Amino acid sequence: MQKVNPMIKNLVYCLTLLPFLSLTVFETKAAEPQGAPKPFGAVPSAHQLAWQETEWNMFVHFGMNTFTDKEWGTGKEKPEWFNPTSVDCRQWAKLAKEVGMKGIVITAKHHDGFCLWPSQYTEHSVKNSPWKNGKGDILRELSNACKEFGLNFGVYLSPWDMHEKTFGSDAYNTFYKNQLTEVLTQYGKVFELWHDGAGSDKQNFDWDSIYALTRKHQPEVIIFGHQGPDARWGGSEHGASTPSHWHTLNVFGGITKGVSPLSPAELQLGCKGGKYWTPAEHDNSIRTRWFYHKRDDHNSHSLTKLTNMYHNLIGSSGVWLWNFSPDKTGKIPQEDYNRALELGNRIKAIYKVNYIKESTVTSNEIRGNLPAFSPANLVDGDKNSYWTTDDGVTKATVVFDLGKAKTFDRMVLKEYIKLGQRIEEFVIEAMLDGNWKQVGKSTTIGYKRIVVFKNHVTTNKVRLRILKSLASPVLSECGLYLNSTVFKEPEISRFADGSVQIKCLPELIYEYAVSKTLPVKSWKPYTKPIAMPVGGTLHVKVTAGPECSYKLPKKEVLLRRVFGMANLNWKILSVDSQETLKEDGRAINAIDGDPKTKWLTQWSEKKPNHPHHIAIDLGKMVKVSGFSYLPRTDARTGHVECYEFYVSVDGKNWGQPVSKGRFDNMKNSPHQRDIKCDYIRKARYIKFVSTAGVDGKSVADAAEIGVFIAD
Ligand code: FUL
Repeated sequence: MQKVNPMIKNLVYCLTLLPFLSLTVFETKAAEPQGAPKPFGAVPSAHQLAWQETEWNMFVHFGMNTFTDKEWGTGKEKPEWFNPTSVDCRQWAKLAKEVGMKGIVITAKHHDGFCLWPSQYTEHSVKNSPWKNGKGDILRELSNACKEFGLNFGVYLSPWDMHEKTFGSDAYNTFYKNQLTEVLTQYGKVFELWHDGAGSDKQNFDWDSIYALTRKHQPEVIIFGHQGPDARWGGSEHGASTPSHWHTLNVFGGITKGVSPLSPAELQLGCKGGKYWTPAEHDNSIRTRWFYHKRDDHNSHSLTKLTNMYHNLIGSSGVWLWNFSPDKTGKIPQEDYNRALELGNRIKAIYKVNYIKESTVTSNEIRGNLPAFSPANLVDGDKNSYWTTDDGVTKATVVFDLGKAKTFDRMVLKEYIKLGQRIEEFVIEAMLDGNWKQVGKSTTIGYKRIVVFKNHVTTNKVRLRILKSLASPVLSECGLYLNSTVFKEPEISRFADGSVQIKCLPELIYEYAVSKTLPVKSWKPYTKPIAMPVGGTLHVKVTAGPECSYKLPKKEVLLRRVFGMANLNWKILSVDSQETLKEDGRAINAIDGDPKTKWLTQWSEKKPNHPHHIAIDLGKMVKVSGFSYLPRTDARTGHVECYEFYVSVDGKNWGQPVSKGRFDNMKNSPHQRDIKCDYIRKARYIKFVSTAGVDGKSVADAAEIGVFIAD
């Protein structure tokens, strides 16, 4: 395929958008009061704005991987393996609705190419599975459930297809568009179309015609891609966000062969004053992985962690696509269902009362002194009214007089983004003991910024000072809220000798049990660090004491942590290559218990290629049942994609690997992998071998290598 000049590409794309762009401009103009500021830079289209306002949607990963216990398949799976016993899309939709999410995006086709609808363009689909005798259609069931519960319906269609023979050739563009037409025309309105970035660099994608076809069938759909066009990847699959976030980018469109995509960091931050409105969507899972795996049961993220994710992601202007993993029955596991409801209830409780509502608002800057731009608009609950200043005024102060003292711990601010994103820096102050004291600060605002203060603040006056803005600030809403839940899941940490400490809050009772499964025979009261030299599974139960003034999310809070063997007497037996110019890079760092340091194969002088190995002496004979690999945490180059794992009694004879495979999705999701070996073996020595690196890189890294011992 010939290379297209990016200017022409963008022009073609804009032409496909023309009907919507003109609609947006018309709407914006018609809605603004006289004397309103001109839009600054890129602005959202009407459908981008509507999508942004959904804030929170459900992602569902369900497919062949659910049945093969994989995160990435190979394309060689058999349709017969897909056989859920009681798929219940209504259960998914009911949960999304109850939690407060607005839509569901389903993996209609993941990288293995297996289709959840009976596509006529491939045999690799539900039509050749035993499920409903090949007459089933997950997209039909889910789109119906979404209609019933008043939710939007969205589709993830992996561009990468490991099964399809034409993948990698131009013919695949036609195949992909045919499948696209099926999913976009047979199930009613599609609010979001997800083009996963993974694997897209293996094919010359004809994105222009893919987008044009999409617009033809679904004019209002949000097209998600690594860097747009309508929404971009937020740069992390783990709920991380950067302090500043710009809705705009200077490039857009899907990844294709030979084009170097924006890095995760660039995507997280966005581009200040960028040319294209390409807001971030953050995808992550309630579990650590996307698809259902039995061994992830009882290990979903804690309520505290999820509450933080909500605030990090939605509170920095992102849209959160929160993933759930139906199991082999086709239902979302009950524990995840309950956890999601807990989060939904917590969020509703926090944002129930807005303490700013009744306040009198004044400002030293009001555009043309016109009532249409009064600061009172900031508390009127109307997203279409706003306060703004004269052109050229980029610093201003707004004072909220709450009437009487109120207690709160966070402020929510919203820019009127129909006129572009502008604000770059601001501080929030409270009148305390007769003086203004800073209680919060941040950089960008965009659609929505939630600033959570360190402590509860009680005051009758709050001041917002805009310090920097790309043009006159245009703010539409402000709010003050309180999270009155004091309870936080306890921090659980481990000392070098393997003992585990639970950080306890007063008024609560902490009990524990070391056991592979629940329920346990008896819980022991926690009084001092628990000795766990060979690791194991720790369960912690937290309940309210008799005098407890905290509100617990439920009667008993249960936590589970799995630990490997303590690496106290471990030694490096051998390594094929290590960076020696700096301390950080030596093999010893992979067994020092510090995730910030790393083993890195030679980098500065020459870069020998895989295989690389690191062999470790565990100091004594143990029954090795698995191992863990944590990739370096300071950068991404060097992550291992394919591995072999060996054990030995003498450190000389290694035999066949006891585990061998690929760390699926390591590029986008560089988190710790816990691997169960195919065989349990008595051994004193282990050897981790990297056989291929992510993106074909020749170096290998490891922040930590761990070992699991059989019970
Ligand atoms: C990634 C994929 O490779 C994962 O498997 C998952 O689907 C995630 C949402 O996107 O790029």
